Amino acid sequence: MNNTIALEERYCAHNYAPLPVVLVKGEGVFVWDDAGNRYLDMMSAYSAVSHGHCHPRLVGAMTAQAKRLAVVSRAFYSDRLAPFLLRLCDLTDQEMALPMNTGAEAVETALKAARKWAYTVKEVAPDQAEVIVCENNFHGRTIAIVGMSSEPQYREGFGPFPAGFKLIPYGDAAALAAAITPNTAAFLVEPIQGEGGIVIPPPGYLAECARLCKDRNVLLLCDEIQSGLGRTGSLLASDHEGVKPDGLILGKALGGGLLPVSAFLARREVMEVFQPGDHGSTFGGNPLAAAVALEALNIIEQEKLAERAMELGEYFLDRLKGISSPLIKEVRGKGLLIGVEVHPERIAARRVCEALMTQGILSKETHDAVIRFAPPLVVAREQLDWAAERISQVFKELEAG
Ligand code: PXG
Repeated sequence: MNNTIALEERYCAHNYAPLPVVLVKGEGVFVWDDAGNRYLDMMSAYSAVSHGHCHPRLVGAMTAQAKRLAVVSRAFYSDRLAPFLLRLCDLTDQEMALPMNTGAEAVETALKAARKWAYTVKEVAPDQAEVIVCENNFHGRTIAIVGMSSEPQYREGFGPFPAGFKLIPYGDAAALAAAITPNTAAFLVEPIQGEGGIVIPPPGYLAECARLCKDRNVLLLCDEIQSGLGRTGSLLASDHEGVKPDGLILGKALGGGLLPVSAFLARREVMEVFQPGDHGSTFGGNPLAAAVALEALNIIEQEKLAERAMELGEYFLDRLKGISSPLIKEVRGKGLLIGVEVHPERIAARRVCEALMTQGILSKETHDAVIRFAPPLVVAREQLDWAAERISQVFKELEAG
């Protein structure tokens, strides 16, 4: 075995099963392994690297800020946080933001905001607030979040879990209508389920959920950690249905592929439930992260990453749909968030990913049957053409056994 892999297996917890490749360098849409082989990155670190690897402007913003001031904690003001949050609120049409680091932290922040809003604004009786979530969701890995998961593996061995969560089927607005009670604080939903296998709900679903939430005084919380910031062809996936959520959760690409940066955004009435001492994070909103995230937002706009995702996503989706293989069950996606579902009884998605790797394409399966294609949004059409040829070839070879 490669010595680096052996060492990582020896010293790092086995909470992942990586493909056997050791990456040492990245630039734009490409990464290189320790033997000098180049790969097209079709994973983008689960959408965290939408800007491409080591974007020069982001590296510039980061190194300049690192030389000036990096971390102060929120015990003091910094000159970098407000410009970042102003821009973020402006772009997403939200009034206030609470900066965190990882996606799971921002989701926890949203849940805390929703519960406290329920008690202080909606006047739900103490400890009775409910949050409705969807089957097949993925919102992160904390105890509360896996507690509201429908995936047995995420939960097993980690109980007991906090109470107050209700699961309903995804894509079914009638189920939401039936699940809401006077104690419902919020409905937390991914506009497109990413880890769940790139699941796109029926047209009109999110808009109908937004209408129900408004009618019944329930907060609509959209987890756009994976679907947001251009990935699906608009700045937010909720934009496709003209929905403005009461609470918006962003992460991944917000850090420009360099740092963990996340945020919970909401209107003033919701965010103002937080008083000093209610919630926080040592690193959340630090000047280094804020400088990088501000530049990441500028690049999304100036390089028209959402428009690129829309145009190239439609093109690549068509090319993938054109691959005819008995191994493929369905090709689906929105923008550059695309999943190819195989028949798991005929082939494991992991085997397809291993074969793609030998052909210079990196991707990763989600669950057993879906291969994800989500390249950096700076990808060029010719690179997608090249990838489509390779993917088609790999399926032919796998069919032949
Ligand atoms: N919400 C969504 C929609 C996500 O896709 C998270 C929240 C959590 O983000 P953090 O930064 O806490 O990981 C995600 C993350 C994994 C894994 O193994 C997670 C994601 C994608 C792939 C693998 O935990 N998405």
